Amino acid sequence: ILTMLSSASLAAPGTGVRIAAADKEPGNWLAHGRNYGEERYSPLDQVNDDNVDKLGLAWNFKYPLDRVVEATPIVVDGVLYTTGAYSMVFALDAKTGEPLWEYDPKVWRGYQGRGCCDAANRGVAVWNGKVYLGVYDGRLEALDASTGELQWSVNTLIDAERNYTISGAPRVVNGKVIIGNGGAEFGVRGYITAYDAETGKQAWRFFTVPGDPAKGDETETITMIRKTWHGDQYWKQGGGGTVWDHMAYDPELNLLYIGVGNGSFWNYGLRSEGKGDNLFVSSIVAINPDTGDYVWHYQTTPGDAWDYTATQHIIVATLPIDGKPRRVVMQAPKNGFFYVLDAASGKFISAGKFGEVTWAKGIDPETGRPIVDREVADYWTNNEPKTVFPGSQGAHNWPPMSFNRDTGLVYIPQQVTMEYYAPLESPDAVQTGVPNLGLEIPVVPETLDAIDELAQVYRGNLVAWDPVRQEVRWKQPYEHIHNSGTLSTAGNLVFQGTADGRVMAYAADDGERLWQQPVSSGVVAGPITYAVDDEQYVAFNVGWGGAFPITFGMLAYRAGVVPDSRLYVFKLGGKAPLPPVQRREIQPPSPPPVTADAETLAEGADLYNRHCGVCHGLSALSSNIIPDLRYLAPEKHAEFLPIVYGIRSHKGMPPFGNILEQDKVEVIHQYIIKRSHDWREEL
Ligand code: PQQ
Repeated sequence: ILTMLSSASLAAPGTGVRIAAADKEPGNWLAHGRNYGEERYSPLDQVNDDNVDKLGLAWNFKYPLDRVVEATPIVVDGVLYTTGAYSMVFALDAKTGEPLWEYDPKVWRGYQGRGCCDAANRGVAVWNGKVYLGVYDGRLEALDASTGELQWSVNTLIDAERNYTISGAPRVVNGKVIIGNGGAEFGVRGYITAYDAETGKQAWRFFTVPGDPAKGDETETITMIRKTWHGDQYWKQGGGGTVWDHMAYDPELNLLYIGVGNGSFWNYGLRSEGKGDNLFVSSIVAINPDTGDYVWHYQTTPGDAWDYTATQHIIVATLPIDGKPRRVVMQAPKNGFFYVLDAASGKFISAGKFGEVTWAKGIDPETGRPIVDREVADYWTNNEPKTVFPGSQGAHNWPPMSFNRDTGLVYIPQQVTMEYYAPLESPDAVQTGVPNLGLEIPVVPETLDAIDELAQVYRGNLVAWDPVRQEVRWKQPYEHIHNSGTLSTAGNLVFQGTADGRVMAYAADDGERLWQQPVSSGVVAGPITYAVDDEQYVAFNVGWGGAFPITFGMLAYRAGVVPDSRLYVFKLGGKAPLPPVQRREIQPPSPPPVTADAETLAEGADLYNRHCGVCHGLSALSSNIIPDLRYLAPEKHAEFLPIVYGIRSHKGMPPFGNILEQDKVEVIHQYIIKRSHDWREEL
């Protein structure tokens, strides 16, 4: 590949030849995972285990919205590109933080009602003088990297009626920009599309699950995978299999690896009559990036019934396997097993449990298939609810891991989660703005004592995993789950941020904690490091939010911080003043009186959890990133119906006029008032 491109293209920012040779310019962070294999390992070592405690703030950038920040920044030749909520892009001077330009794709804020997991964006790609952005409402856009001016914009969605969103970062391979989407909680058909990076013209599209059989199979691959599905609900519901987050690329093998998500419905009984593997749900699929042709797949959770997405971070690297260097693909998907596969063939090499797992007893080393514990995990055959570890938040979610070439370890933001899977007996129709899992909406207990008890289970760890021996080398415990992605460096360091608002550094080899600094919000994004004028910087995007933080508000991190989203950039001896950290002071609310009876309130709980809980917090236990409805002001109570019907949709409150009749809105309102009283009494 190096010889194919002229030296002139080396001068252009972010071209493929530069990404493929990323180690030649360690000062830059050219692609999402730094290099195409997405190792998130930096060869920079000016900051190291001897001096990391001298890190101080170099500069910080305040985002205009104090909302979720999941972006991994890209740094090309002294310019840093990052994104905030609703897919807004910011170009900053990487040395000083001075804003160079910003771009707002002007997503209609009410579109948030069509997303499962907050208005998050995981960052841009940069290639040949352009910045590429996946927009929350389904657009893919190219901007001029030096001015932020829009170059082209395409609609990537196949069906505007279905709830597709984009949260993931595009990848650019061999002159094509590749993007997937999310929506499998609402009933969509997953796919990725490749566009010409210069013109935006569509090059190919790869569907991950079969569609309506009456329309014919698009490819032989679709005919092959259709044999693994049963009944007719799957294609009516879309089937799922969204590629909402990670992809990786191997320039030597010229293979693109995509991580495929859960099925629609989650309920395997309703989705596929409880039969078949349901390809390519919960799989890693290798694709030829030039043609979009299928090459191989490995399914981590055949017939997934628990939302065990395999969209998690994919790393392509070389490991010593049986004493010989071998090109491998590694992943720690939601299901709790760490996988090592052959990168060329997809052949299963090994797996090990990196988290709390009850759904499977292990992985059969011959077949590479899980040994499912039906007693524990099968809720669909007899329609019996089951409590299973991990739950739908996974033993690892999207925050990226990192692979340190020196220690040979992978640093995983691991977590303990569980879920009570209570099946519905018949499918509801897909309805815009309503999650459609084929299961009851997960229940979060309403009392603080019960929440505290549950919070004892939901713990996180930074796990240093030996991928060759498939075992833990060391771990560092956290009191909360949903901690940030990790970065590993040649300075024998691992960096990670935490749910409770700290950024930390550990020794990569033995896990000793070497540095910590409180910051102004919870941290979820993957940190990066880069250098300008021979000085090394470490950058953390800070901004609490995402699926778990908003939906499981108080379980997530009860004390919370006053939301304050910023990019923090540190360097040795940095002296910039730290932004103040404001902890949230919990005050009793002053709600109006409850007028409904107990039966109405019970109906209100169900309606609230189904329609409002995803954003405002299940059981009205909010983490206050999206308004905490227990604290509604009197004028908001007075306008409750118009607000639910859309007068604040420009602020992000989706209109529910087509979904909820007036009397149902009143029932929900009563439930919120009741929860406000409950809370007042508990404080
Ligand atoms: N997004 C987050 C987040 O940003 O915190 C967490 C999750 C998503 C999940 O746990 C998901 O299962 C999930 N699923 C889909 C999907 O099935 O299409 C999409 C997304 C998303 O786009 O962010 C998430």
